[in-house]
Amino acid sequence: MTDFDSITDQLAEQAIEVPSWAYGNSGTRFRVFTTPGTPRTVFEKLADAAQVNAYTGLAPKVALHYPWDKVDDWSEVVDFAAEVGVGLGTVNSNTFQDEDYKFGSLAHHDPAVRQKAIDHHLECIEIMDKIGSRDLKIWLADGTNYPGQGDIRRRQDWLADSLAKIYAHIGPEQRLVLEYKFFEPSFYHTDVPDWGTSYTQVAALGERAVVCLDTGHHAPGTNIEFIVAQLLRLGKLGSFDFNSRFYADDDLIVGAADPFQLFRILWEVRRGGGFEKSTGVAFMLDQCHNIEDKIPGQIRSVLNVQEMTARALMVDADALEAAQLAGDVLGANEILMDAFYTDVRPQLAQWRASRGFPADPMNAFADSGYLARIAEERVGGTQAGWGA
Ligand code: AOS
Ligand code: ZN
Ligand code: ZN
Repeated sequence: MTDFDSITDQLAEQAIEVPSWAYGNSGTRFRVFTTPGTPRTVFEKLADAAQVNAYTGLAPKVALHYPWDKVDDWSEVVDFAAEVGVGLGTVNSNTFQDEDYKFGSLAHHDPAVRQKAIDHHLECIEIMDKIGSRDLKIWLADGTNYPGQGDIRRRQDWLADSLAKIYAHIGPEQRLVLEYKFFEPSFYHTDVPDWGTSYTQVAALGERAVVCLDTGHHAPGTNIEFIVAQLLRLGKLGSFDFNSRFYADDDLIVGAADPFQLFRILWEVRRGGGFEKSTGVAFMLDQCHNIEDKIPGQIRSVLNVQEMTARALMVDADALEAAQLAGDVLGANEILMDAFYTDVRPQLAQWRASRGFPADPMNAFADSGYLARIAEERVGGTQAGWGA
């Protein structure tokens, strides 16, 4: 197995994007539990996100959601982010909370509604230009609930047309990232249900259109690492929305439900060159912390990604390839499992301390008193969204 010391340069490069909405209150459709100190503004969300980076060095960027994150003057957001030591990442559009989008947005049968949704995305691109953001991430709630309700074939054409109109405004250094999800909120058909549909749509647009893989957006039992391998092979894996799930789109802490799956995914990321900066894969979290404290929830998440990345980097790739080519089924499996079963936590703690970060970021943050401070200072924080 590869030695821990020889992977630290790669580990030092790791950059995870945290979602602004993870810091707001969220819940299920049954109840939103509030947390004292919940951010009331985008500035307070950035301040909280900056804590995650300060204690781990792993989360230098924050993904925004528009219009959940709305301000009059975006330059103030840019300045504030720099002040607290984070950058601004992906801008997520929102076409799922407006009455007009009851039957869809970019794939709606009514050209006027499609135009409204296109205009919303053009507004997002304007914001991206102002804040220096590279990625516009589109997740659509579009779909139908009953067979016959909509023309599922024509809706693909309408979607393609809407996306092309948005893509025409994507700058030379920017990307359009299309996320897929197999169901919810539509229950019969979803207009971008799977990686194949997302790939088909973005491939028709051009080079700067790529796919977002949300780990919670697959049917149980789906081999997600295969999709990762395929999209990397095709040069179309734009980003991850990391989270974990037991049942549906649970948006739980990444690596909490199935650490082995996270390891397998990250091994395929390594195998496909996805950790190289040149492939441009954005490693984002898309999580909601319904009952746990949000900032520690995010710290736990980025640490889980780091831990499984370390294990994936420690796989002896040469030995694995030799075993595979020799048809050594059990030997090859053992090589992969050796890395998975390696507890890298003590080495990571030591390495963190050697770089000036706390060896135990969870405890260090808990001891900092930050949560008590914001609970006192902030009153009346709001819900992030509808808790997707
Ligand atoms: C929804 O299920 C998706 O995961 C999207 O990424 C969504 O925009 C995000 O979860 C924020 O609600
Ligand atoms: Zn997502
Ligand atoms: Zn989701």
